[in-house]
Amino acid sequence: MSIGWYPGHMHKARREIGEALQQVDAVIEVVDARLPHSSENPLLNKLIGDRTRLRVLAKSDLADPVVTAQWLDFYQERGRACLLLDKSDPRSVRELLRRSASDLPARARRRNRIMIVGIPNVGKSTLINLMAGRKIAKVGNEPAVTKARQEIKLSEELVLLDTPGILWPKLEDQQAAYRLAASGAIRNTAIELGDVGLFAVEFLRHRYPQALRERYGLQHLDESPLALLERIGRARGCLTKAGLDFTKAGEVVLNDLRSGSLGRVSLETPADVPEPPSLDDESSGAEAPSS
Ligand SMILES: Nc1nc2c(ncn2[C@@H]2O[C@H](COP(=O)(O)OP(=O)(O)O)[C@@H](O)[C@H]2O)c(=O)[nH]1
Ligand SMILES: [Mg+2]
Repeated sequence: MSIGWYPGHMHKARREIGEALQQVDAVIEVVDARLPHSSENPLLNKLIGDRTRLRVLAKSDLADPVVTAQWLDFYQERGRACLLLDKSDPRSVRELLRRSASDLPARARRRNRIMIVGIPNVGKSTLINLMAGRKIAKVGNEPAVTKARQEIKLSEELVLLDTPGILWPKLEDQQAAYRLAASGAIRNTAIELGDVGLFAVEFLRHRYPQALRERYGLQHLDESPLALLERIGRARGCLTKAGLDFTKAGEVVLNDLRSGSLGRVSLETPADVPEPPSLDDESSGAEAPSS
């Protein structure tokens, strides 16, 4: 799949984050609870160095709670600080603020500075607003130009930078790229909706067959994913003079998946992802080729 993150963009993002990191003590890494592995950035370990790092699994309200519990165990076994976030649940935000403060070293002279980082559309701006308790960052819209970073005082111990670090997604791995595309992490204009919709149908048939049956009134699922997508598209009126509009049919399924209309769906489990040689060394093959 060819998606718009070119080496030039990656180098710029890497440089900007590298510079911003000079000023911070800790990083909150936002990943998507539905695909915590594929929505992380492969180079972040290197960039963060020995700064305190807290991983937040955002959009946990959309993820399958059974699979989310598996991810929490997975990270806990590997000694990684990890928290769930649901933007509509104030308790998850309070817990995040408490953990951010308690995980950081006590400093005599100055407050700890924290920065939020993550791939596009993962929920960084939403989290900044939740932590600040007011609207600071525009949700659903990445700034075209990086503005000067402002500091938001959260408590006597903590300040938050108001501009998140934007990282490039993991696109060198085809499976990860499809999961990311299905989750909504990549602009619709940069993906083949029919193609990604087909991936979603195949995935749902395998992992969440009941959701597929119920949502689209399908009696049996023993047809090819293409035949199923066609059935869904016809039922939803995705037709042109030339026949079925696969792009529209794909969009129907993707919209349902992303909005939660198919129920709580996780796009990957810990068993789906290859274990890196060591979680502290994800450098091997990490930088995506030009896509
Ligand atoms: N369901 C759900 N949606 C979320 C959550 N957090 C963010 N979103 C949505 O995800 C989209 C992207 O959020 P945004 O904060 O702009 O992401 P950013 O690009 O990383 O800054 C927006 O439509 C948000 O409303 C969450 O916890 N649950
Ligand atoms: Mg944003």
